Amino acid sequence: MKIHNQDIESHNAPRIAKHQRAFQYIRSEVPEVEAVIERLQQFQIAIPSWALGTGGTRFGRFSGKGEPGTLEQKIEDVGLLHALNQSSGAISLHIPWDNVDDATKVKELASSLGLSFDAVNSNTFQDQDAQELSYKFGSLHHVDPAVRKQAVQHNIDVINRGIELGSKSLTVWLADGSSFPGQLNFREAFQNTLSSLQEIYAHLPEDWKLFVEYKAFEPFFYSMTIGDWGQSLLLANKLGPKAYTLVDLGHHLPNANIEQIVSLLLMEGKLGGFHFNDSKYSDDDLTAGSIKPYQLFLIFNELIDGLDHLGWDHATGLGWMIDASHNMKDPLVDLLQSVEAIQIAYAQALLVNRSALKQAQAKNDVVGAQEILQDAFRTDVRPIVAEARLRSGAALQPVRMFNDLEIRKRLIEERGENTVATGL
Ligand code: PSV
Ligand code: MN
Repeated sequence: MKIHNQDIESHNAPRIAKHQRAFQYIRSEVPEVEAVIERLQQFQIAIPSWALGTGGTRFGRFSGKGEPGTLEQKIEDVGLLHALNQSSGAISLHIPWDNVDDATKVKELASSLGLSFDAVNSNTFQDQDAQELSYKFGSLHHVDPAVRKQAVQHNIDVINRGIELGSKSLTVWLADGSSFPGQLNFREAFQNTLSSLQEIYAHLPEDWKLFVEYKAFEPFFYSMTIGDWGQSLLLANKLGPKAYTLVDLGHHLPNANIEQIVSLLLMEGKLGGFHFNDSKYSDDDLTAGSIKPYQLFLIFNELIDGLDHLGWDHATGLGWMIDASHNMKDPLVDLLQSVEAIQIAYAQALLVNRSALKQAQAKNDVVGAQEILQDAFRTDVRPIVAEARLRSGAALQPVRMFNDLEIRKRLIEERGENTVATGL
């Protein structure tokens, strides 16, 4: 199905008066409102192709109905999201979960929906049919050079696919690690990973970036070979200027100060990509901002501070992506909620009075600094985010419009009840 401008207008018309009242109020309160709207309009958050179906846990997967069964249908789903919010203008593919048979056709479909291709992701955490050597004991860190070679070649193939699609970055996340003490020689595992990544790096086009994603634990429970931002940064520094760390919010040990990590990675000019999700325990893959919205705001506060310090553009300086896929909600609604939560946190962080904060810090004014941050966080910026959407031709209330148009029902009619999206 497709959403037309006429649908958006019919949704917005009965809501515009109420919106204008709320927006006029916030406009009178926030002098920089126009600048915030402009930033929001530029800010696009890529959608992962694997979040369009219902996620699973290791205890089961309850497939939703009308899931996208093909890459084309996944692209169409992201097209629907983008039509509703004008903020999800890119899709991130995971290969070989996504099979690209005809890159030209796939590219044409995406651009007809206003979409581009974000980072391509390799997958050496599962064995595929017809794969010669197993990744049971890891991939790029493997003790056997033949397994490493196979995994390197897969990443090179993914880069080549990405080039055809117009992607500009490769994300490498490894499920390489160990579950029992003594299983691995840490130093050799790390060095094997480095030399494998060096071979991959050598194939990166000039204008590409390599994102090295870390994760504290899971699927391995004693050690992960790229387990934290220190290990990722070490690799990125050794690899060279096109290599960066990627922060996934769910990949830290409990209570980690992610905003501090982000700040220091940006200080080094080595933060490259971002995976949004939320969690109470670890890699729960819940809707962004659903559990710890203040943390999300504090992270954005550091992102803005660090990006401005480097002179990097907010919209294009980093690869912004959602990485969440859970078991409960309609995945498209979940993604709409995530995008909105991210925009809210971003808008609130744009409202932080940075010069006042600097002065408070210089005077060790602890109370004042807290007041400044919380003043921004407690501002209801929803009318600003809605106004940005309105000006971009999107829906005032995307989730409401999704429900009113009965989009899932129409997708089920088109695709049937039993289509299953590839992914975890
Ligand atoms: C791993 O947990 C991860 O965050 C990586 O980004 C993967 O590529 C993605 O999830 C999908 O499994
Ligand atoms: Mn991730």
